[in-house]
Amino acid sequence: MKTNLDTTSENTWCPGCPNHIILASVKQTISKLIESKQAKHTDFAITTDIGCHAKIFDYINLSGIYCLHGRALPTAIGMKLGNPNLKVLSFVGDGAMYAEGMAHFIHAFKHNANMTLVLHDNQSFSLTTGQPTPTSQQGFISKAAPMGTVDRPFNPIKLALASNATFVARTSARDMKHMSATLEKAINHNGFSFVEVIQDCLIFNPDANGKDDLMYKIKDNKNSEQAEKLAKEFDYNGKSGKIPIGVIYQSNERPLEEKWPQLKKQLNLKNNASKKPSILKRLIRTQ
Ligand SMILES: Cc1ncc(C[n+]2csc(CCOP(=O)(O)OP(=O)(O)O)c2C)c(N)n1
Ligand code: SF4
Repeated sequence: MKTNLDTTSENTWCPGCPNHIILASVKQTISKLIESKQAKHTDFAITTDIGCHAKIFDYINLSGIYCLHGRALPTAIGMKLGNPNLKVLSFVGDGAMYAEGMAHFIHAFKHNANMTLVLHDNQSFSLTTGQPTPTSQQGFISKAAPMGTVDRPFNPIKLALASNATFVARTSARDMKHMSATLEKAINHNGFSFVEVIQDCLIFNPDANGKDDLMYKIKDNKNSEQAEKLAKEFDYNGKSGKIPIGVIYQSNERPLEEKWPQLKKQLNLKNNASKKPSILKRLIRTQ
């Protein structure tokens, strides 16, 4: 039977926004996992932040929580604590995660809960009409910084590696095939997987767009020194150099669920995720 992840909500993303492709890619990946019987529809749960990216909550038929700005990631980790058998995905923006929610980002790597963070990076706070975020390029002119942003962007891939990440990947919202393959690897990783999606905003930071020619595909990498080299290749500041896309680093570490006996006990139960005792039973979607 075909999986139906569609909803009836009106889609209000701008025509041509790469978020449409992210949505299609997430649906494709989850449908594949369900149809190949690797998971059930009810095994999946999502959290979203607040922002253009977060509207994905209304456009995909999965249980979850539409969170406060900056808090989608800790809420997702809470879901895993409530029911470690769930396949949890958290959708966040660069503004949400690296500004308001920054502390959660660093600690999530330490916890290493078995879940996936999908970060839509458009180098702009777009829903609120284009203020600079921590990954905006220097010189980005906006109503919040009419003379241009003077701060240098920071590099979240470097930060993830320095925080002992066990899975770090980058993909492009314009390359659905690559994104779906990357998401599948991330969901199947036994630990915390971080996927940065380069997602142009067509309206509020056009100068940061169109980096496709700089992107090149890498082979899945498990070498930490190589990962650091790859992380340095793109500094979020300009349109020179190279932008590696693919699995930048993956390692094997026990996930959070296997470290706590209470959670491990639940993992060992034979039932599927949706039959486990879960706070999520109380979360009901309207669609
Ligand atoms: C606590 C809090 N602070 C600020 C806001 C205002 N706010 C809502 S969406 C948003 C921008 C989101 O930007 P980003 O996370 O980059 O997502 P995008 O819209 O670019 O997808 C901001 C600042 C809020 N809703 N709550
Ligand atoms: S404002 Fe930018 S990020 Fe938001 S929907 Fe439009 S193109 Fe997409």
